[in-house]
Amino acid sequence: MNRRKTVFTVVLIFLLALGCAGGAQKKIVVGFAQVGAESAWRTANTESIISEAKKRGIELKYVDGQQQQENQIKAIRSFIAQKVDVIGFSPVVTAGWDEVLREAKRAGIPVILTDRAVDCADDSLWVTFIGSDFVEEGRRAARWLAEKMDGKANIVELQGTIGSAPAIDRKIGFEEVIAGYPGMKIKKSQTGDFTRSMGKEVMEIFLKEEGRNIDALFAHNDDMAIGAVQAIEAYGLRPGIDIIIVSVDAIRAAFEAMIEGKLNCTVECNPLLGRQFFDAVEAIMAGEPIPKRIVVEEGVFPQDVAREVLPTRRY
Ligand code: GZL
Repeated sequence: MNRRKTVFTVVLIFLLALGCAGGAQKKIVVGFAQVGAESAWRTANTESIISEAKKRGIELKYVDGQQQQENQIKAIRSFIAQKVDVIGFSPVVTAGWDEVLREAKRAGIPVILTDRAVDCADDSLWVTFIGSDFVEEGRRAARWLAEKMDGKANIVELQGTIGSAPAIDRKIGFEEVIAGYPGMKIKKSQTGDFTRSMGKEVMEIFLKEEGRNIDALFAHNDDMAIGAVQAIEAYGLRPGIDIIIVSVDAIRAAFEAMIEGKLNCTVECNPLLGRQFFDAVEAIMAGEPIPKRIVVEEGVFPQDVAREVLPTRRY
């Protein structure tokens, strides 16, 4: 009897070992629908997502939405059809996502929002939102400018993509703070769609209409600010001196412009979300709870720290 039991035990252990080896951990598959490739910030954000997936051995199905909501919706539907484990995306605009997010929920596929938020009544449609506090970024830009201009400035504003969370919220935060300074007025405000080329084009229009009446520029991102610098110089004024410029993102090119004295301050908006995004993916796959909102910590960089900080910048 003992002999038979021993043989049975050995066979059982062998089969279990075989089963474990054979049943290697299934590879996680993630679908990610990116906004586009409109700015240096976006390039760094995309690189952070792709490199982190590679580092963790996670299969990433990546789609560039080319700043069109219908492309992102199409990509999300294809991820659902391919039965990915998790869907991540940065919504180009806040509205119009309810239907496709309900389709993902019906398919039992969890969704993670990164970078930008959606305007959906039903917040069960996504697991978590990982991104910056854009309202606070707008407040920080305004607080810095109010101090720099001693509470008095005719301001022109280059807004980000119309309908996007960063453009909506940065404007809210900026206006909330300057409301406390009667001498600070936004004279002109128009979208530059977060791109350098449109930032330059719109600044040319502002200069034609307001010219030397402009004391300061608030740009919702560094790329538009850098485009505006070119327009200001072509107009015959000195960016950073005749027109004080504050923008958002804190990309390397902004530090370089500050070192040249052509930009005065950049408010950080951290694009390096890859680690936090895939931490959330792995937590979901392990059935662990995650917070509904994960805020990214950020700083403010005025011109006088640019030279010492530039070497430390990772994007
Ligand atoms: C902000 C991000 C914005 C950046 C821009 O989180 O969505 O989009 O500020 C980018 O540079 O285009």
